[in-house]
Amino acid sequence: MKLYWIQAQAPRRVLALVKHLGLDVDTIQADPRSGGLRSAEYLALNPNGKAPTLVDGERVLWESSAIMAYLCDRAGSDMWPGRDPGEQIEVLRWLSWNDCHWAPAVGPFYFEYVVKPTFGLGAPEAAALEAATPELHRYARVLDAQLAGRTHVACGRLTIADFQLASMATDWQVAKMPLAPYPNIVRWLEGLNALPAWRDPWPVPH
Ligand SMILES: N[C@@H](CCC(=O)N[C@@H](CS)C(=O)NCC(=O)O)C(=O)O
Repeated sequence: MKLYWIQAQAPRRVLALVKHLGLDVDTIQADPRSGGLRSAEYLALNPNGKAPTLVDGERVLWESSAIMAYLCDRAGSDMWPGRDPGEQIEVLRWLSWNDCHWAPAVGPFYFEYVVKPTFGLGAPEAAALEAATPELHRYARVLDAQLAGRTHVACGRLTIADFQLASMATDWQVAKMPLAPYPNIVRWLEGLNALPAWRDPWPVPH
């Protein structure tokens, strides 16, 4: 299997899963600055021109949640509860919530303070974040309530929903996300950081 990645949050969660499950995956780093995601070759695999993309023989997959579910299925890991419809629906709910609500709420902070410096896109514009702040609080309240008395987002154990929701928020301090008033979110993120694969998901360059 081959996994195309860049140093950004969506590939990060798949790379963390690969490392956490000890999967044998050939990781290929693309460079978005030199058009690595816009080449005809890459667009034939992923017409969105985004990372990650997984290639497993004839199968080509994009969208990190689908890739993570596929890898768990291949590895027989219940981080995607493929054999339990009730749990599957629970995980699916949080994957959808992330993509529709949580990621757009935390994304502007992540973009200004993590993406811009990583890819040399100029100085962060703190003022751009004022308008984004109420939405962050709106959804942080939902997540904090879900995590009250829980160690993980769904199913009472680590699932791909945790990786999906945490991939931008894990940088909350660097990204100046106002998450300090949400103790359950902070505790959950600290718990994930205790996982070596989550803390350092990036492949060693070769
Ligand atoms: N929903 C997609 C998001 C993919 C995505 O937006 N990837 C970003 C990095 S986080 C990317 O490749 N950006 C480069 C670009 O748009 O040129 C997933 O979860 O895989």
